[in-house]
Amino acid sequence: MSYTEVKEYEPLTEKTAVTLAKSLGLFSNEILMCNEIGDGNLNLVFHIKDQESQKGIIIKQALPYAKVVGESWPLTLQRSQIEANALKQHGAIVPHFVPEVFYQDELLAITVMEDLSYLRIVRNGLIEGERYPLLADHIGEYLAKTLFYTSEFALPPSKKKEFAKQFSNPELCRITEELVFTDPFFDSESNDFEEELYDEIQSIWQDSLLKLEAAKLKRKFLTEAEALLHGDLHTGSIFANQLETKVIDPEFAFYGPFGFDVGQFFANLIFQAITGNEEKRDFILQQIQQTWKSFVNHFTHAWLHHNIDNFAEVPGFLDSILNKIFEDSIGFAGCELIRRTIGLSHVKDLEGIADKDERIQNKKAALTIGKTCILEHSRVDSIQQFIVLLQEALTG
Ligand code: SR1
Ligand code: MG
Repeated sequence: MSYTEVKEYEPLTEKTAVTLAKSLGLFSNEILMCNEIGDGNLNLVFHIKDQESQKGIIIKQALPYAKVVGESWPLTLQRSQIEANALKQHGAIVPHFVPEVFYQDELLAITVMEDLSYLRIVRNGLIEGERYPLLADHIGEYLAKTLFYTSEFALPPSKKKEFAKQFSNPELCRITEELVFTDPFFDSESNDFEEELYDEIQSIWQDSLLKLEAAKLKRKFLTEAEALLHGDLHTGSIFANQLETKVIDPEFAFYGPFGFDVGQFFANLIFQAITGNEEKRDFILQQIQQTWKSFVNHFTHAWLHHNIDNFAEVPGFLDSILNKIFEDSIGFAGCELIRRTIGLSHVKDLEGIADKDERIQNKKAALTIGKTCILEHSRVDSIQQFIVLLQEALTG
């Protein structure tokens, strides 16, 4: 039987993934290599390769539960369609930054896409000291274009509402609402931290000013349907080499606030500034600055040439939008820094530090910077000011 005719959901194995690849007619050779390489929190990922032609594909399959927790946390398979559709939607805007989708199957919760194994996951590369000279320019462009061209600045409001409906993603949004915006600020069961951090964590739980700002940021995430977000833009969702950058895994995509993706990217770079030596820190801070510069350039260009809003040329409107995105992104970065340090789902940048004292010191720094970002986000007026703030906190 052709695997594309399967009538019921079942998780693939390396063997059935090969059968599926053959059924799709994507390979002429009979002998294919297959490895399950998924190291994320949620899905199976099969890398299939024809050794002769060196041609490969990726088959990603959603599991009906969160792999990181187990079957006790059921999770919608519909996220696979959301992801494939977001890849296509964003791919239509920035094809050079998104893997091509060859096939999608709703029943099997499968997306078959371009093999990016010639690139590296940015988180792993950065941890090992690699540099990606074009990453900041590319991600700034990716963010500016995907966000602008899915917003009402480029789409008629009725079209935007149609997309917002298509990308309604309540179960995955709930994960973010709880794990990023709620649980780390309370004594919640899902939190995960070493006891050496307890004093710092208690001070977070007892800080009502911090919690007020976190509550406002959570509300933005819940209510501001500004653009089609990636929804989980950490450095583990980005492949790169010296020349190319590709953004993967938009299963958390939904219509949310412009600044969320920007802030998650900032936060995940900040982990590298925290854990690196002085030279690395300066390099990473420069990358953050360059990302924002690239974002502003591309967003401004799109605004000047493709904004369909009657108010587009009103003096001050573009600046006020850019200012809002910037402030929000710093606040969201703060939430991401805290959640990846004490909530569920940590980052290798911190967890990979073998020496316990060093690890705890780095985590304390992440919490301090996270708190500063949340408390100060609406007072930071420029990227230069943000970089100074980070420099002070990092050398503090
Ligand atoms: C249960 S999922 C935990 C985290 O993994 C994903 O990458 C998202 O960041 C999510 O919050
Ligand atoms: Mg992911």
